Amino acid sequence: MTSDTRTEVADLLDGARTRTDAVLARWANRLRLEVPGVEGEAIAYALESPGKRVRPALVHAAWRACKGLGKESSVASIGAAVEVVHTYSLVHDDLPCMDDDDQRRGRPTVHRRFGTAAATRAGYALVAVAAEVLSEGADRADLGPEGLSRMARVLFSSSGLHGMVGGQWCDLEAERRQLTLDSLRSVHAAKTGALIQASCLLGGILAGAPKEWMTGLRAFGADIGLAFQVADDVLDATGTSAELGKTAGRDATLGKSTYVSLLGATGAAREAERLVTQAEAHLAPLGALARPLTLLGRYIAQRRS
Ligand code: GRG
Repeated sequence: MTSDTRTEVADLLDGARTRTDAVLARWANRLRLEVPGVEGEAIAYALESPGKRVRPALVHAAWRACKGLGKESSVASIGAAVEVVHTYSLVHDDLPCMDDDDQRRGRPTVHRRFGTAAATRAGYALVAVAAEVLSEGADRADLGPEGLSRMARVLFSSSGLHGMVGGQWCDLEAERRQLTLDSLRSVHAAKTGALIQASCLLGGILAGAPKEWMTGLRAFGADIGLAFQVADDVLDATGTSAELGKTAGRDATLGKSTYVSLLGATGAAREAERLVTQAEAHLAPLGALARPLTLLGRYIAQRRS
């Protein structure tokens, strides 16, 4: 990436962060008041934790690529809904019964700060919050019941048994076992890839994209979704805890099969690059407006945090 494209990506992520954090802060303040005690604090702490906001950036870039017009506030809420799903997955992923991690996004994990019971409850409570935020976005976009139903199906199927939750189960079951590359690809595509793909599809639905463009977004999202987890494997093996904001080297400690354990760090980085190049070809029907999506894809493969 040249320094110009790095600046473009930084602007895309900054924009997503500003829009998303405003929605998340509003919900955090509301829930802090509505949910008494430590659970309310744990929910707000999780919602306000500083992530990169890649998924909301993808929602916005896909919406723009499909000539999305109209209220940006609806795009912000839909991006925030995806971020809520991502956030509760991290809260649970860090629990002692899963990855048992102390640090996330440069801060103590929710269970380290508020205890395991409160973190577990906060994670479950946020599942329904994601649905409410999605419905807020659909209302703002005037999508009507059919639009909301399409978006809900995309978000919750990608985060359910055939997506994030199912992928996480398989990932946990695979600890201390050697997976083949094909099995690992399925686990990664479900655990991480499906929600990334959903982010692209949601932007397309919001923009009223025709079938051909949705097909392109689906294929692009699948490739960059997988590339995202491959790059995550590389970072876990080669980054520092300070760069990552969480404990580096956790995959090796937990005996996980990863792209790095199967292909080596260089082979895995090459695979992420290959996937992203393949992804870009699917955006050809969308033309020049797809540039922000393409840049986010490149960033996903090359990021250092
Ligand atoms: C609570 C119903 C319920 C389900 C939770 C625990 C779980 C199911 C799923 C975990 C899935 C998981 C942890 C996938 C890994 C995703 C990943 C690569 C996270 C890192 O994403 P980044 O780099 O993080 O975008 P930031 O912090 O920048 O947002």
